[in-house]
Amino acid sequence: MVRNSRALEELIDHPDTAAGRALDSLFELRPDLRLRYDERSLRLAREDMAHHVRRLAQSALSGEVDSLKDYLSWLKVLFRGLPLPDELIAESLRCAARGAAGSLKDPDARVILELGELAAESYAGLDAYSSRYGGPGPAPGTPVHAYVRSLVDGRRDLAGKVVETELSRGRSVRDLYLDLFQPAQREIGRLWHVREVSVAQEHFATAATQYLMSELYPRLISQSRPNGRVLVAASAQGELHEVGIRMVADFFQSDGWDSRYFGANLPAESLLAEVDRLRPDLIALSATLPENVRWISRVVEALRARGPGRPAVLVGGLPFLVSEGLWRRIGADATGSDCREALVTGNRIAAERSGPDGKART
Ligand code: B12
Repeated sequence: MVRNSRALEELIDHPDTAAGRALDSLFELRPDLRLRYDERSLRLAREDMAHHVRRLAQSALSGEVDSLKDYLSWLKVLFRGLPLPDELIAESLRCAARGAAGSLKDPDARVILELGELAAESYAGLDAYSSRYGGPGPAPGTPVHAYVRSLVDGRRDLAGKVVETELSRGRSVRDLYLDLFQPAQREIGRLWHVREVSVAQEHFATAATQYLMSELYPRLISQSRPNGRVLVAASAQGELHEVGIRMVADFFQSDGWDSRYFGANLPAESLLAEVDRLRPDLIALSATLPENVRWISRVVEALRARGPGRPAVLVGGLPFLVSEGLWRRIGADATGSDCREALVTGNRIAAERSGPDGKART
């Protein structure tokens, strides 16, 4: 992370006091709101404020505005169709920044107030229908559309049929990962975001996709010849999203790597202990939520402290897609936008680090 601030970290982990202050100041400006809100709206307003505080603090900590802009376009889609005018959201963002600044000293306080102003000024100009989150879904008649509709209807069998049809058309398992499962998962996320599917439907779809990936796994690795290289792959501590990093791990395995996939929410000490035991050629770390980049950053630092013989670190996931160069700023060796690019880059790094006999230099 670019700034080294315990107070900002504290705000990301515990935004509630600052969010309470922020909501009080919004109600001072808009007393009519306080009167209109019932118990439920009050709880939701507190949660929204806590989110604003966390994202503002995250942006201040990482010293970039891309993640904040991404959050604003996410909010715009979330509030689409709700009776929440742009001016009210802009005012809430300013109040969130003031509430957060109350827990900080300069220069952090000044930075967060500037970010609050920037957020408030940008919000009205965003389009709720064209961003990464709000764009159109897959076209009817496409395999992704058929697959998603099947899962939304609770029909894993029909989703399996889409997979079979694609395989019979000569598509490889790798193609299905990238051209079917990945866009389908993102579409499920979009439908959840715009309140067209429930949390339960999203969970069902993700579980079904993971099940189908497991079924295809033997086929994915059937041509794989061991190349002697070891990959350790995990999602950051606190991170529950694991499908993306699993795809990365599977791509490496299918290419001959011994791919050790540790799933979601791995504690740093466990990861570092495994790294010392396995001495991998490459470590692939994934985050989806911006606040979890801090964990990756700390792990990279701990690995760099091990000296020049350390394994290379590849990082990826949503925050790295959103913020160009973030991987470099946290000291990683490279990033990749998807599992195919991850493999190409991983192989390149491994080749560069190998001696003429193909063995890793120590
Ligand atoms: C499934 C899902 C969940 C599941 C995850 C279950 C699981 N077992 O994985 C559950 C229900 C747990 C979940 C929870 C939450 N989720 Co969620 N989730 C999703 C969803 C629908 C799909 C994720 C997925 O499978 N994507 C498909 C994979 C293949 O894509 P990918 O992760 O980007 O991975 C590719 C690349 O990024 C890259 N890559 C990934 N890792 C790495 C690593 C390396 C080294 C490299 C090189 C490349 C690389 O390669 C991958 C493969 O090609 C997404 C929607 C979306 N747009 O992704 C939302 C989404 C990510 N979730 C979201 C949110 C908000 C949440 C919650 C905060 C909701 C809440 N209020 O509780 C929580 C947070 C939980 C936590 N602490 O992590 C938002 C995030 C918005 C943001 N910018 O922060 C999204 C985008 C939904 C949305 N549109 O609002 N979620």
